[in-house]
Amino acid sequence: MSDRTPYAQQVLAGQSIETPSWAFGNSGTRFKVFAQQGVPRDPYEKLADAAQVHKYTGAAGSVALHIPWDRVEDYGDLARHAAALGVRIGTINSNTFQDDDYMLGSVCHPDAKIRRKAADHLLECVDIMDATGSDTLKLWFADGTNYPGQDSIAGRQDRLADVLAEVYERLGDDQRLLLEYKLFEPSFYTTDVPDWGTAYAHCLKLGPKAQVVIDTGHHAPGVNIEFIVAFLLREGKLGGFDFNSRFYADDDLMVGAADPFQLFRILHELALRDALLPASGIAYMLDQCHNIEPKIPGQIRSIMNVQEATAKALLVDHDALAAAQRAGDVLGANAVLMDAYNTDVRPLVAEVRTGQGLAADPLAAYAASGYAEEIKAARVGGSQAGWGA
Ligand code: AOS
Ligand code: ZN
Ligand code: ZN
Repeated sequence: MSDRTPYAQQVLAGQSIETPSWAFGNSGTRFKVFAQQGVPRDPYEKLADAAQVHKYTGAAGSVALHIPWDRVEDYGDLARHAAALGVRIGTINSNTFQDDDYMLGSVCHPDAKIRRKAADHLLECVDIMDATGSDTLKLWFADGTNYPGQDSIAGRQDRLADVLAEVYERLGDDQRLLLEYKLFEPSFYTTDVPDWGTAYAHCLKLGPKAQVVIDTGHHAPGVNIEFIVAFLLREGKLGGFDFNSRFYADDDLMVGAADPFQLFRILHELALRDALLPASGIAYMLDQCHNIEPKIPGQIRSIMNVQEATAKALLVDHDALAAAQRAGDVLGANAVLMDAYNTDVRPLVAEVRTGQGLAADPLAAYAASGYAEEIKAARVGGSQAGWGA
C-alpha cells in the first residue's frame, strides 16, 4: 500500500461524475439506431435509470438534462422526482441543432430571425436552470459552414459573441455557462467554436461566469489534451469535462475505453491542483452514447473507469515528482508517473465502495438486482436519446 492510499481513498469517496440523460435512451449512428428493450420513455424514467448508476457507484449523484429532449410540463416537479430518487439535476444542455431552421447555423446564422430563435432557446434553458436549481448551462453549437465562401468567418464570430453576451447577462449570480468546442461535425469546412482557444477567447471576454468545457472526443488526432487542461486550469477557465473515448472523431464511446493512459494523464493535471472534488467547481460529466452495449451497465463501467484513472492519478507521489523535475531527472520523473499508472487500483477503489456501504463490484450488484429485467417488462416503446425524440 502506497502512503498516498488513504488520501486517494478519501478523495475518491467525495468524487462526483455527472451522467447524461441522453445516455439512457436509444442512440446510434446516421446508419442505424438499434432499439434496446426497457429504455426510458420519458425524462422521469431517464432519471430513474441514472439513479441506478448512482445507487451502485455512489459517485453519480447528478444528471445532465438536454432541452428539448427532456422537456416536461413542470421542471420543479422533475427536480423533486430526481431528489426522491437520490439524485439531482446537473447541467442544462441546450439544443440548437435539430430544427430545420438551423440548417445554416443557429447563433451564427446569417438571418437575424433564426439567431433570435436560438437565443430565445438559450434563455429558456436559463429559465429551466432556475426551475430545477441547476447552476450550469452547457452550450455546444453545431454552427459552421461546409464550403469556402459560404459565409463570413469573422461575421459569424460577431454574431456568436452577441448571443453569448445576451445569455451571459441573463445568468443569475450563482449560475454560469460552459462553452464547448468541437473540431468539426456536423460542419465540415469551418466550425464556429472549433477549439479551446476560440472558446477561451469568448469566455474571457464574457467574464468570470463563462468557462470552457473540454469534451475529450472533440480534438484532432494527436492533440495533447492534458496541456489544454493544465493551461485552462491555471487561468481559472476550466469549467468541466464531457468525458468519452474516441478512436477516430466524436465516437462517444465509454470513457477510458480507448485510451486509459490519456485519461490518467488528464486526471493527473487535476490531481496536481487538487481539483478533483466538487468544491473545485469543475463539472465532471460523461457525454456518451451506448449504441450497442446496455446503457445502465455502460454508464456504471464508465464511472468505474474514471474512478480507476483518478485513483492512479492520486497515487502519483508529488514530492518525488517535483524533486525529480528540479533535478532534471527525466527518467526518474517519468518513472514516478508510470509507477502510479501501473498500479492495480481495483482493490483500492473497491475498498472505497465497501466503506460507503456499497457492493465492491457495482456491475455484478446491478446485474443481481433484477432492475434490467424489471424495466424490460414494464417499459414498452422506449424513446430515442435525441434526434426524433
Ligand atoms: C456534441 O458533439 C457535443 O458533444 C455536445 O455535448 C452535445 O450536446 C451532446 O453530445 C448531446 O448531443
Ligand atoms: Zn460533449
Ligand atoms: Zn460530442
